[in-house]
Order: sequence, then C-alpha cells, then structure tokens
Amino acid sequence: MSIPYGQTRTRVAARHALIAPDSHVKSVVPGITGAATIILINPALGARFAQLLVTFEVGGSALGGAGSGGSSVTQTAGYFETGGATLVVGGLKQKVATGAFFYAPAGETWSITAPKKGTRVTMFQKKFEPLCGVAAPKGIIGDAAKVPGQPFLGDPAARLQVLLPDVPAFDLAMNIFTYQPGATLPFVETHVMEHGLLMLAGQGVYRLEDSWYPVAAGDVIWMASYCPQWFVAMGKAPASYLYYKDVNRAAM
Ligand code: UGY
Ligand code: MN
Repeated sequence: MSIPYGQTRTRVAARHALIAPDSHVKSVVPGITGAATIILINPALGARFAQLLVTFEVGGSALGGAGSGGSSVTQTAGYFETGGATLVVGGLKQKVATGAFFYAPAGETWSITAPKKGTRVTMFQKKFEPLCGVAAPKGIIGDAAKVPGQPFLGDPAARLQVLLPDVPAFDLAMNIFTYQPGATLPFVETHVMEHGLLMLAGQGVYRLEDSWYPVAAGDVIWMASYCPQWFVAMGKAPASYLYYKDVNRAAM
C-alpha cells in the first residue's frame, strides 16, 4: 500500500509511539559499518532503552564491547529477522540464519560479520542494572525455532516464546508473541515494564492508551511504563511480533 504524499502512519505520543517503515531515517552508530541503521526508539523518545534496526550490505559489520566505541555498561539483545551472518559473543561463535538471536552482557565483545546481503537484525540495548549477590548473565546465541511457544494465560491461539532465560540475573526480556487470526491479548494490560516491539508477520490492531492503530509487519511500537495496551490479530494469517521488556528490577 503506498502512502499518499505528505502523509505517514507514524504517530508519536507522550507515552507511546508507532513508527511505520515509511518514516525511517538512517543514523550513524559507532561500531556499525556497511549497513543502514535506524534508531527506532531511544531515550530521546522517553524510553529507558534503545531499539535499532540494522540492514546489512555485503561486507558490513556490527561490533560491541571492547574496540567498538560503544558503552561498557550497555547490554545488547539481538534477533535476525532475515538473512544470516557470522555471530560472535565473547567465546561463542556461530554461523547463524533467520530466527537466530543473541544476548551480549555489558562489556562483552560481540560482532556480526560476513552478513548476507539484506540481513536485518533488530537490537535492543539497555544499561545493565546489577543485582546484589547475583552473577551477571553470560552471553547466549540461540535459535527461536528451537524455543517452544507456550499458550499465553491458557490460550493456545496466543503463544509466547521466551527467548532469554527467565531468571533474576536478567533485567531485560526478548520474546516472540504469535497470534492466530482473531486471537487477542486477553485484557488491556497496564504495567510498569516498558516495551519495544517489531511486527514480524501478519497484521492486526494495537490499542495504545486511547488510540487504536492498524499495524502490519515492519511496524515498530514503543510503549512507556503504564501505557495501556491490547492487541487483536486480524486477517487470514497468524500475526507475530518480537518485543523487549525490562524485568526483575521494579523495586527501588
Ligand atoms: O509481556 C507482556 O507484557 C506482553 N503480554 N505485552 C504485550 O504483548 N503488549
Ligand atoms: Mn505488555
């Protein structure tokens, strides 16, 4: 669907934003070369994390940790939406493809090299908040296809894949939610956790505060803490989205 000249589906509100692909603008990010990088969400929007979309050219690369020019307190969780590359996280090294994900702890060296043309990686970055007496998480490389989807609050038509270990050491989560057509979030959630979200497939309607938005693959959503949120999958194919949330650190 083409967007009429001078129009966009993007909306930026105080406690939520919908960023549609028609309004993307590239940024230069230290450590990333040979790629188009869109900073979709970051603290400039009011968020406490960043969400980047990196589309690689052949010969491009992304580096984090030592030598990257990036922050030593920032952790990165990434997901390969399409394509493939060589992925290194600390002592782990793997050739990965669509559906691969990784977690690089704060200060850990990581890299994406030798990408296939058009490889698209979404990265979530957050300052790590250590927990007294709990060791920081270690690096991970995984494959979403090997993570079973669990019925969400008992609904087999709405399945949640929790990609990172659900343990107190982690202060962020990266999940994939897949809905059969007509399936919904069971109620309007309002919670302290923030979300950054990428629609991976399908379409539906997202309620954010008191606005309802038609959304489709490629759309990105920021939900601030306490942004009322609800989703219904519509159309003839399942809808799925990748999303971030901050976890396990809500108390002062
Ligand atoms: O994990 C969550 O809070 C999830 N149920 N939220 C969402 O999909 N908007
Ligand atoms: Mn939620």
